[in-house]
Amino acid sequence: MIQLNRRQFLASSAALTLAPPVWAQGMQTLEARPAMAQVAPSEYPQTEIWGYDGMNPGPLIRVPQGARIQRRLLNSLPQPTAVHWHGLRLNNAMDGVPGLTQDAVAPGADFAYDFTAPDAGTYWYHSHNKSTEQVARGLYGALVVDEPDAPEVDHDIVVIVDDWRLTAKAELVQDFDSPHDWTHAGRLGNFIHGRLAPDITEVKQNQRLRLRFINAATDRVILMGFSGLSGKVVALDGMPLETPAPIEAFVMAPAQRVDFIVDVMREPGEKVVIAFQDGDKAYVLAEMAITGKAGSAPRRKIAALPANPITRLSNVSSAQIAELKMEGGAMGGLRQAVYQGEMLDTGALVDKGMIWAFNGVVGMTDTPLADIGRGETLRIPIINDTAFSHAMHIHGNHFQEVKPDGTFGPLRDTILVPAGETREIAFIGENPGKWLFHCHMLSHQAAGMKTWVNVRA
Ligand SMILES: [Cu+2]
Repeated sequence: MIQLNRRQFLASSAALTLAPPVWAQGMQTLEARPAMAQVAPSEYPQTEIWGYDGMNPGPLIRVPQGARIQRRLLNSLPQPTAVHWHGLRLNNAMDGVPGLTQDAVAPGADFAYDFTAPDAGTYWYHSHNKSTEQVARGLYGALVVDEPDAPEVDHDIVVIVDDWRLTAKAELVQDFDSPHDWTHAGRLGNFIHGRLAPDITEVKQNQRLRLRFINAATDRVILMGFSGLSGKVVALDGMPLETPAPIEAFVMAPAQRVDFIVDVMREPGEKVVIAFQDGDKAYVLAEMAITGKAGSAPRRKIAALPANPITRLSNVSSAQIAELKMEGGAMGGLRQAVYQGEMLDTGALVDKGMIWAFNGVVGMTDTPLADIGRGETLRIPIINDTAFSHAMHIHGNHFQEVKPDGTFGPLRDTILVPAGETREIAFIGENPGKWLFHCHMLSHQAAGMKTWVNVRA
């Protein structure tokens, strides 16, 4: 059989693919609908999910950098919905946030998403309406934007990790608004799995893999690791690292992505194992058999991915500062107020699980956390005065952490702020619009942890 390199393979498979089904305006449809899917291992029955095109994960959307993405969302769910294109620095009107950038799409209705993908990297799309429920039901998929000059690898694999709460019959437990979850660490499941696309089960020693991990869990922070592979972290949240970093076990907060380029190091007959760690235990998510040798030695050298067209921070001394103080939750100052339905001192009514506050305010505000001009830099010190970790995500922009020593971390769109700690982030407002800024532990978001930043045109 003729060996194709990745670009040739993509070209040949594109040529063989039939034209996609078309709607009016030539758009491909993305239908959100209930379906049955094999979520649990094969010895269990199928699970009723909600999926894009009836699949979980939804169809992989893959485009070249700079390409236009057009999808007509058709809502065949019994609830309103909307799609957020996570991590893409897109046109604000296409960001998919009901109440901020669009109206939720009613059952039976549709909405045309149409935007370009300016940055190469690993992204994802997911529901942004009643997302604690809709993402937990399965409404998400991977979105990969290819570099024009991508590094050559033998396999380019998306690994979507998720955390399901299932009964012994593999039915989804439908307690999406559990007050205990909302006040604590969120909805944590009892079945974590990782799905590979393509589903590669065999590799060869000395082959090179690109692994694109996505944490699609609603609330769980996942500690991952793998064995039999050696290489570097090359991108975080889609954005290339300026210098590829060594790999340790790696933590992924909800919505975070990590890209690796790795070489298969073990001997034929052995295995590559991808696992997650829970306390002292490691659980296998995926295994690949090593079936032979490809070449006499691994390639070893791993170059940085080409940079995306985003401006990195150079100086934040004259930036606007907007502090974000997190309060509330169980074991936090607002707990009593929540359970007794009392008023916060800001006047916000705390009831029905609305128990997390930013700067003393629970839930969305009419005025943004900050309002900056185009090209202006915004610094946000995030003070986590709660007993839980939070994963703060800004839409439509990537930020960098401003470290205590004044240096800047890598570009990201989601940052984990551990309980009781402070992290400062900053970014340059290059993309005008109303951008949601929220905890990506979706139970926390539903229970009050959201605000927004305005970048003026
Ligand atoms: Cu949170």
